[in-house]
Formats: sequence, C-alpha cells, structure tokens
Amino acid sequence: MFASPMSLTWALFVLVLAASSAEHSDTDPYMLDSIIQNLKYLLKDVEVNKTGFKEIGKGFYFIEENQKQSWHTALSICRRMGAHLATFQSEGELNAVDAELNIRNNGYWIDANDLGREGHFVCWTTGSPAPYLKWKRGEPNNLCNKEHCVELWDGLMNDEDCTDERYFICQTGDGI
Ligand SMILES: [Ca+2]
Ligand SMILES: [Ca+2]
Repeated sequence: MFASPMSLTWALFVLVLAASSAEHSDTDPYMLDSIIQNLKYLLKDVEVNKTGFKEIGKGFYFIEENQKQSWHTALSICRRMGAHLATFQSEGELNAVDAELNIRNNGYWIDANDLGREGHFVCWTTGSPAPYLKWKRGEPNNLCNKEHCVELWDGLMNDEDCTDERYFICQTGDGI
C-alpha cells in the first residue's frame, strides 16, 4: 500500500531533525549512514507511489475503469494514493487524457463540483473555479436540483448526482 504524503512528510521532518542534530555533535558516521539509508528508502517509496499512474503531458494519471464509485469515494481513493481527482487546464489536456480512456459511453468523475454554490463549479483540490470545463450540449442542467459533481463522458462534461457511481480519474504531478 502507498505511504501517505503526510506520513512521508513527518518521516522526512524527523530525519532532517536527526541529521541536523548529528551535524552539531561529534557526528556519528553510523547514524548518518542510517539516515541516508532511510532517505533512500523513502525516495523509493515516492517512486512506488507512481505505480499505476500513466504520464500524460505534464501530469500523472490513474484511470480507474474497473470499479465505479460515488464522487466522494473516488475523491477519497485518489487522496489515499497521494493524488486528487483530475482537473484540466485546457482542451489539449482534456483531449490527451480522454484519448487514454478505454470505456466509451461511460462517465468518469473529475475534480469539479458546485456543492458550495449552485452553478459555480470549483475544484475540491484548490477551492478555485475549475480552470477548464467543456460541457456537453444542454449541460450543466442540475437535473432534479441534485446534480453537483462533474463527470467526463466521451470527451465532454456533465453535472451528475454525486452519489451515482462512476469510473474516475486521479491525477498527481505538476499538472494540477
Ligand atoms: Ca448543481
Ligand atoms: Ca446533468
């Protein structure tokens, strides 16, 4: 299982403290060696975090198309992998990721919702307006006044009931 970013952060913090204290004492070479070994292990763990993520453009994406989940569960699964639901900065980025999706005529949850204020779609990750949205014709329609999460469906977006189960796309790396 992946190490969470928080546990990695804490481990690195402790190691930096240990390294700092070693620096100011008569340095114990065994301690330094131990710190270096631990750092190597942690860096290896960070590499492992990318397992299952595919590099597309500037980002790494994990495309879940075996199990469908609600939007909130999908969000939680992405976060447990040290990632977040995918967002798109441009049409080019959206098209590049869409081209990697194997199941057509199906929805994939992405990071955009109007749970806070109807009609104002923001990213959960940043709290800022979704940078790029490409709606299907007639969407977003907030059907039955209960569609507040955004899915990608054949290259276009639709607002959908957050409790509906969909495939989903996680993202990590620079292309937030
Ligand atoms: Ca809505
Ligand atoms: Ca809709």
